[in-house]
Formats: sequence, C-alpha cells, structure tokens
Amino acid sequence: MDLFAATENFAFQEPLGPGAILLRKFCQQEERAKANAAALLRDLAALVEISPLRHMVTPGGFEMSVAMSNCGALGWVTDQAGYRYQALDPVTGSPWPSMPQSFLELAKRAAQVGGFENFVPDACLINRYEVGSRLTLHQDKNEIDFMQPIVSVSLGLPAVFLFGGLERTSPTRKVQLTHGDVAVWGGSSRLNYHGILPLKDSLHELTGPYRYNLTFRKAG
Ligand code: MD6
Ligand code: FE
Repeated sequence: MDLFAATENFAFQEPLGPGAILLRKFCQQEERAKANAAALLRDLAALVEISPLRHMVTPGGFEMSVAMSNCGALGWVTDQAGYRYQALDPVTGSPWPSMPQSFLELAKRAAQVGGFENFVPDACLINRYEVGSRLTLHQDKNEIDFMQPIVSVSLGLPAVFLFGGLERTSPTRKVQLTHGDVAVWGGSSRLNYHGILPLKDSLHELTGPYRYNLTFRKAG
C-alpha cells in the first residue's frame, strides 16, 4: 500500500466533532515531506537540549505530571501567576528555539487536509508523558483567535484521549491516540473540554517509556 497516496484517503480520517478530525497515521504518510514521525523525533531531541522539558506548576500550586517545553515565537507556560504565552523560556531566559521545518510542514499540511487552508502556527507546545502522567479535562483558550485550529500530533506510546463538550460536565468520548496520529481541532469543537487518561506502562520502539504530543497553535 502506498501510504503517501493515502493522505487524502478517507479510510484514515475519523471525524471527532464539527470542525475536528483525526488523521490516523498521518505522520507515516508524509515520507516525501521529510516530516515523518522519525524526523519529528530527531528534531524534538535537539529542541529539548536547548529548552529542556520541565514540570510546570499550575496557578493552583500543583506540579503537572506532564513535562513540557515549547518551540516557535511563543511558548505556553503556567506558574503561580497563571496560564499564558510568552516569547522567552522562563528556565533559560532566552527565546524558545525556532520551529523546525519538519514541524511546520507537517502542521500546515495536516491543517490543510483538515480543511484549514492558511494555518501558520507561531507556537508549538511539547508534552512528554511518562507512566501515570495525565492531563485533566481542560479547554484550550489562551489563544487570541479561536477561528484558528489546533493541530495535535501523537508520538510514541498510545494514550486515551477524552473528548467532551463545551461544559466540564458534558459527556466524554474516549479516543485511542497512537504513534503518528494527528488531530486537527477547530470550528465549533475548538473550545471543547478534553484530556488524557493516565499513561499505561509500556515501551515504544522509538520513544521508550514516553508519549510525546506536539500541539501547534496560532497563539499571537
Ligand atoms: C495530548 N492534547 O494529546 C494533549 N489540546 O497530549 C491536548 O491537550 C490538545 O490534543 C488542544 C487540541 C488538541 C489536543
Ligand atoms: Fe488541550
């Protein structure tokens, strides 16, 4: 099977809600774009040498179980003062590393397939999950323009994504996210509550005991 030709193949596409779609194994379909999963992981390793993964603290004072970093002009941070985007990494005091071409190409391409033509992300949040790490139900609402989608890339170990509605108490659906899956998340689903269940103990051939998630946004 020619996976690249399958990029527009509906067999790989799974609607999540209005304006939100899951592109299964999308990274593996991007061989020619040099933005496949292995290339993303190589670039990721270089990025976290510059701006290390760290456990940030929520405004409520809890240390997050997910380790995070960023690349691009803006990075998402949280501390006692709140959630926000900023141009400087608070750990290094320097700008976040620039977004690798492989990241940018993949995000633009996925957004296009998901129906968003002119997506140019200026922020990429890097999440690293270890066994037991989770992300409780939340909305992504620190961005300025909710007409812009979020492109979310899953690498390494699988995880269960909880996809809810506009209220924290809305019913949730469980979606398995595996290596190379990309979710394009916009339209009227953009502000839906979502989260990740605690990561199960396992090993992935490329990432060992970790799951990585890259979320691309137009934040500024
Ligand atoms: C994760 N993702 O997959 C966490 N947010 O590890 C998110 O929180 C997320 O996947 C907004 C849009 C897509 C996402
Ligand atoms: Fe989120």
